[in-house]
Amino acid sequence: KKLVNWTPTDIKADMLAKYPPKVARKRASQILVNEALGNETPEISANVRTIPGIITMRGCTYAGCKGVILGPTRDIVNITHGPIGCGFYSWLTRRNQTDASAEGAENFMPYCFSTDMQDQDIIFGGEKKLQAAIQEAYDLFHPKAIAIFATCPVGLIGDDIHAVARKMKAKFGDCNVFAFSCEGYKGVSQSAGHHIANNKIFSEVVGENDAEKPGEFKINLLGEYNIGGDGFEIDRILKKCGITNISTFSGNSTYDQFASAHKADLSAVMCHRSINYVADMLETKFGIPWIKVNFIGAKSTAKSLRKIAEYFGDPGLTARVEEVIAEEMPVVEEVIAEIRPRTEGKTAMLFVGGSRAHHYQDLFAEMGMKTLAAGYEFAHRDDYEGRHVIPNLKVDADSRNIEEIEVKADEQRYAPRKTSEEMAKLEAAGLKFKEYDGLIPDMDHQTLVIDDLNQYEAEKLVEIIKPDVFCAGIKEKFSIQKLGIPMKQLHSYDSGGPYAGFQGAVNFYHEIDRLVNSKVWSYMKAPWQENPELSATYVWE
Ligand code: CFN
Ligand code: HCA
Repeated sequence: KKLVNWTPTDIKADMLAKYPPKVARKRASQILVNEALGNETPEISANVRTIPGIITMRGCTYAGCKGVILGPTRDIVNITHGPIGCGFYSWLTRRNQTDASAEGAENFMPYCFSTDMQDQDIIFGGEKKLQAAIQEAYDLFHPKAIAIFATCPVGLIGDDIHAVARKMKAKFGDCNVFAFSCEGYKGVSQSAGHHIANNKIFSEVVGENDAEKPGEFKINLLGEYNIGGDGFEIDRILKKCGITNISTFSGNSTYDQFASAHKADLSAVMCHRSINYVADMLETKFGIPWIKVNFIGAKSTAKSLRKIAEYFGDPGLTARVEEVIAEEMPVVEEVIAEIRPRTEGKTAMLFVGGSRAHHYQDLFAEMGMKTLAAGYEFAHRDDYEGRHVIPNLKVDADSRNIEEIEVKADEQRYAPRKTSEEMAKLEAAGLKFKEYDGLIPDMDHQTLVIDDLNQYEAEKLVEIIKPDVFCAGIKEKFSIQKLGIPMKQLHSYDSGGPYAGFQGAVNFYHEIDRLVNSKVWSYMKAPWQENPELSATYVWE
């Protein structure tokens, strides 16, 4: 067969061909040729351990806890208890932005706090050093809260970070000190770290400040981290509509926003993967309902604003939202009209985290671009398949067994895949289902959906399909570019952004237009172009 005639099934078979049988079997369950039919999606294996030896795109539990969830909060001193590299590489590389311009506002984000563990700390224990670090941070800054994050060696030597935190909290009296057992090796991926961070924030901080928050139509914006200023753009739009965002988890957030989250009327969930259980817990404990939103893509932004207005059912708000959409859309449409002739029909691949591989397909669709293959690094089956059961989640913040928490939470909210008939039966029995879209049903038939893509498979895909743009993270960036394919980081946005909301969409259209139409890539010679023997090994037999 000629490469151009390959079907997605051929490509899957080719990607698996080099693996030993056991590995091939496991990877086969994580690579899916999409044949989704409405809600009856084919099953994909997700949130399972990466096979040792495979160069995964995933990050670690510490990254998910410290970097992702707590990193974007500006007035908590975050101390990494571990070797300096862990603190350093999770220090603003995610490009989470903050605005502490209000007078007297605290902002510790420009600092990288770490105990800088050395060999002797590993041998004799690091608790004393941690205690000294907490004391030093307190004396220097007098923050309202100090958070401690465990790295791999801390778990291995058994430092009791929680005991140290309790002791220092009692000593200070006016500073909340809490610790996260988020050792990098725990769980399967970043996702376990999100869980550890969110459970603790929920049990330690949410509900602490009972003062009423001013404003109308009060919402929490859950799962928005202000990467490249996305949160600023969303806040601009919400404000213009008259919607009050009292608490973002956790882009540009403060301790008090978490403490006051129970004062909102509604939670709007942007990244479901990292926080859907907090939305559930806010609903179960405080009666705050939640809806799924997506501010990536101009149409999705308009749809999400309408969804929020619909929830409140206030004619004034509905009218204002329509006015804002009418004001913002002409600029967006003007840019689409200009760039679309150049982007129409081009192809993309998206392999990112736990929600962007899905959300960004809306932006590409607005440009007339087709997503041929996509997948998450660490999402769970509900993110792939959509919809879930509302559980009666109990906060289990103290459990050290995060794998158990993650599995339990999934079991509660997402029992094995059900047919429409089974769903109807459950619904008739009073179980409420919340709808959110899954990546699989939203993608075209005969596209490839791949969980936990690795370096080898990424190169295979690019080589065979040659997309016009490949979207992933920093570890993929240069290997893909060396294959002659434009690469856009959808984690840090390279140096760009915001890409959320209306203005963000315009930024993204320009960026992708520039990338997929740049001549520079045609000067690159990919290995298979320079070395014909290589491509000979890929011929299908
Ligand atoms: S900002 Fe979010 S949107 S929080 Fe999550 S699942 Fe990561 S850090 Mo990288 S870019 Fe990525 Fe998502 Fe939610 Fe970011 S797709 S991998 S853990 N993610
Ligand atoms: C993380 C953070 C990350 C990494 C991005 C990348 C981010 O999970 O460790 O691989 O480029 O967005 O900063 O996802």
